[in-house]
Amino acid sequence: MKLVLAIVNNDDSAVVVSELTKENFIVTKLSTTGGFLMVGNTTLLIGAEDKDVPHIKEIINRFSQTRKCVKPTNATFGRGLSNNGLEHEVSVGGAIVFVLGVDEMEKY
Ligand code: 2BA
Repeated sequence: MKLVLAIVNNDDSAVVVSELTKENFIVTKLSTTGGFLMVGNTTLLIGAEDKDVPHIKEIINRFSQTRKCVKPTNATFGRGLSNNGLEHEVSVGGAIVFVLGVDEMEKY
C-alpha cells in the first residue's frame, strides 16, 4: 500500500478531488501554506493500492495547471504598481507529488 501526498493549487483542488473520488479513490484534503510564497495551497492524502498509484498520478497531473506567481520583496512595499521589477516571479505547480510506502493501515 502507498500514501500519495499531493500539493496542488487551491484553484485546482476541487476538480482534482472530484475526479479522484469519481474513480472511487478516498481523499483527505488539508488546507496548507507554501513556505516560500506564504500563500494557501491544498495537500491531498490518498491511501491506495500500489497498482492504483499511476492512475492517481495521471489524474492529478491532468487537472493541475502551472501558474506564474509573484513573490513581493520587502523592497516593493509602498511602491504600488511602479515597483521597477523588484518583485520576484516564480512558476508554481502543476502539482508536487510524494509517494510514501505504508506499513499498515487500520480502520477501527
Ligand atoms: P511554496 O513553498 O510557496 O513555493 C512556491 C513556488 O516558489 C515553488 O513552486 C517554486 O517554484 C518556488 N520556490 C519555492 N521555494 C523556493 C526557493 N527556496 N527559492 C526559489 N524559488 C522557490 P513549486 O515547486 O511548484 O511548489 C509549490 C508548493 O509545493 C510549494 O509552495 C510548497 O508548498 C510545496 N512544495 C514544493 N516542493 C516541496 C518539497 N520538496 N517539500 C515540501 N513541500 C514542497
